[in-house]
Amino acid sequence: MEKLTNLPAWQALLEHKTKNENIHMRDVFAQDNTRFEDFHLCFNDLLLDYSKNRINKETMSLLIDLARQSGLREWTEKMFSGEKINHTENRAVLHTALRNRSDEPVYVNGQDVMPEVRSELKKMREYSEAIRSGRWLGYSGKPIIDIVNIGVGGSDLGPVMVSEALHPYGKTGLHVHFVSNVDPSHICNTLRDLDPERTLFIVSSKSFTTQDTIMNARTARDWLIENSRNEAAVAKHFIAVAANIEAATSFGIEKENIFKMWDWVGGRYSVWSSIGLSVAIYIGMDRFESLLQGAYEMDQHFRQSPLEENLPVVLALLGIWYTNFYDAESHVLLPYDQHLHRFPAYFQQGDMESNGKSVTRDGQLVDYATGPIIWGELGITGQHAFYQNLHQGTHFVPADFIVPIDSLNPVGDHHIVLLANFFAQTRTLMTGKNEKEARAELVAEGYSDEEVEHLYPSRLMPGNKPSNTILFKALTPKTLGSLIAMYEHKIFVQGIIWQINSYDQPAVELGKKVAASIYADLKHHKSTGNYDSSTNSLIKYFLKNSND
Ligand code: G6Q
Repeated sequence: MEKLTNLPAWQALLEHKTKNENIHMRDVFAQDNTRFEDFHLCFNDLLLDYSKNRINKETMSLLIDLARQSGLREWTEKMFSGEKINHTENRAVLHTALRNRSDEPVYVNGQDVMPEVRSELKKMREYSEAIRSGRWLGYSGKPIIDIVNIGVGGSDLGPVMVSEALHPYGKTGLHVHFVSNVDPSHICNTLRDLDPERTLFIVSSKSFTTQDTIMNARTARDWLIENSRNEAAVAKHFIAVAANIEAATSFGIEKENIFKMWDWVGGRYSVWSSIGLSVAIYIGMDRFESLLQGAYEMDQHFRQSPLEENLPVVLALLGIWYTNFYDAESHVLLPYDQHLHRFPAYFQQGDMESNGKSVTRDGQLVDYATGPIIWGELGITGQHAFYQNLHQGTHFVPADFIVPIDSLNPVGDHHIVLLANFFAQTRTLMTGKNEKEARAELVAEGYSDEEVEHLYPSRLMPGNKPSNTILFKALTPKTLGSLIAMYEHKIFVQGIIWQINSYDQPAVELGKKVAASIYADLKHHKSTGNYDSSTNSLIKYFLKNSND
């Protein structure tokens, strides 16, 4: 494998950056009226405008060269065809099989996985319809009205994000809740208002050993048994989603109530599987399948369309441009849609757990930056909070604005006011405010010459801040599916270029192990002194002062 920084395209990009460093987007836009035409792409009802970036045609062509020289096409085919590209865990990476809507087989170890995938989807349909229609009855013969998904990380963030995003499509009278945190307040606060006779728990855990989830599930089971005075109630109120079927069975969940997961689905890519069961129950299986369809169509676009016209590829390359050639340390996601309020958190995990790596596929330490810090918030909320820093702070933060053309709740002028804010922000980030404008503004506000001289520097905004705009018609299940798949493939492309494995998570696993060992100390009220002096002393201090 040729080292990334030795690739000809990398070298050419370094040179290109130096040559074009001092160009301001504002000037480029002033000189070229067709910039939007040159730098936007459409896919179904999605539009990506990437014209407000520090690029020209040559930049894009060199970035595309970089993708080619990194073997992007070959790696893409390896992923889709079930090769074990997650080499550290010796696993295929096949979330795309979960949304494969074609008749094409997908092989893992020589076996077509599609029949099993379809059979789990069928089971999801049966269960979700039984629950939604009121046919599924609790221990006292009452239909279910509250669903509690108990899971953490990849077994939580996807279902939460999607069920919030698709809230307008949710069944009225049915409520979904998510308990992820082992902090007892999460489960206790959730259970407080629930009726045990009408609540269904879905224990979502691929490994079925994650302490946070198993502990929350046990507390929920105890609550149910205590309230029902009936151990047999568990069979009617607990469903599991797990790859480790044995562990789920020994927890007490009926075999037929266990949904299957596979080791070729990573946690943070698992919302398409039965980990999405809570979503399917809430919005109905037809809509869940529209979500899959949207993702499938994006998969096809990613796999087949030319790199230059490929939304995930272009987004990924722009990210590489800023991370590696402009030293951008973070990237902000700014949805202008209330329903997408968990979208930044979802892709914070999706991206940072995937590309927060510093060892190449060859086992070498990288000497270039990899995955940036992903953060974000609803754009309109951010405007009244952290946008000040984006405009005038000292950091360089490329941004994605994610915006629906139509609101699902059209009321008065709310939506156009929201959109006016979005348009204003991307434009101002790009143009900034120069000295002439700052001075003119102060004069118009009635300041004296002396005051203008003193005040204008604090009103200057450098501008030239890059942003992508992703516009879509309205947040439907299908569009959301495409949007999520687009970002998933963006992460894949970047991982390939950075030559890292985007599909393992050794640090997450280490966290689980160390916590389990310290838990034993806390549980037995003894400090083993096995750690560093800070940790040992903190444990001792805790044991001395704890009420337990
Ligand atoms: C995701 C990560 C991690 C994982 C959780 C839950 O890709 O591996 O977030 O999803 O730790 O794991 P379980 O589903 O096994 O409980």
